[in-house]
Amino acid sequence: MADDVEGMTQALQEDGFAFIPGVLTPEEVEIARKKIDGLKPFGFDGQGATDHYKCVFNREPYWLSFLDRPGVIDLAEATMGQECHILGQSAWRSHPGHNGWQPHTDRIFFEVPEHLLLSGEVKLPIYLCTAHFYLSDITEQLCPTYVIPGSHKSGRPLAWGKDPDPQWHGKKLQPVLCKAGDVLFFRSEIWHSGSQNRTQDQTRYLMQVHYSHRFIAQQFSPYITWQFNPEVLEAANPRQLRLLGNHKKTAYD
Ligand SMILES: O=C(O)CCC(=O)C(=O)O
Repeated sequence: MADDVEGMTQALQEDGFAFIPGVLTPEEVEIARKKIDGLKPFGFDGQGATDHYKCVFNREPYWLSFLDRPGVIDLAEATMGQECHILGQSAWRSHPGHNGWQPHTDRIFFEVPEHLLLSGEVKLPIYLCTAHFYLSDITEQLCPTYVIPGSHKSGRPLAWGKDPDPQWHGKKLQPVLCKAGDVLFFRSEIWHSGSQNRTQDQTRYLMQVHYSHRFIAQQFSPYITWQFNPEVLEAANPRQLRLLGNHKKTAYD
């Protein structure tokens, strides 16, 4: 599946997401979980039932390898251009008590009458996507991400948490149940939600990489005081450097 870039691109156009199994090995998952356990919050990071660490790629070179994973980066480049870059990379720990149920769209760039999208007269360009690297086996109890397949073709936004049980053409939000090491790659217009950790004693570990077309400004927090870590720049390969913003000397690619 990870080598079927055409099939995954088609899935992003039709369903609004592509599922890529087995991107990380069990050993890689184990190490990533330990690394998340070692993170210290600062800036806009959050701690509590949900620990949320932003822009982790800037903390040490270890995190860079998630930016250009085969299959995932190929899909990003095929859909958002050879000069696409990242907007951020967030590590999560969702503990018992975490409740992420907030159906929403991440970004609708312009609204389009639904019938034009359904008929195929208008095809929405892909500008912004998120890759979820699951670092836990995801069950109904352990906060799956929910999606409504095809709902990007509604052509309209779903405001954060306003409608707790949205439906689109009779379809409700469906949980994405998967294994640690799998990746869900979804476009910003898909109707989706986090959910509850209903377990007593398990934590969901998740890594997000946010990709966009080059023309969307990078949003590395805490914004005004942002500085690249020289050790990370030194270690990054050319593709990773481009994903961090080292673009060709042209403005419109
Ligand atoms: O926690 C999740 O699975 C979903 C996160 C999410 O919806 C988001 O970051 O936009």
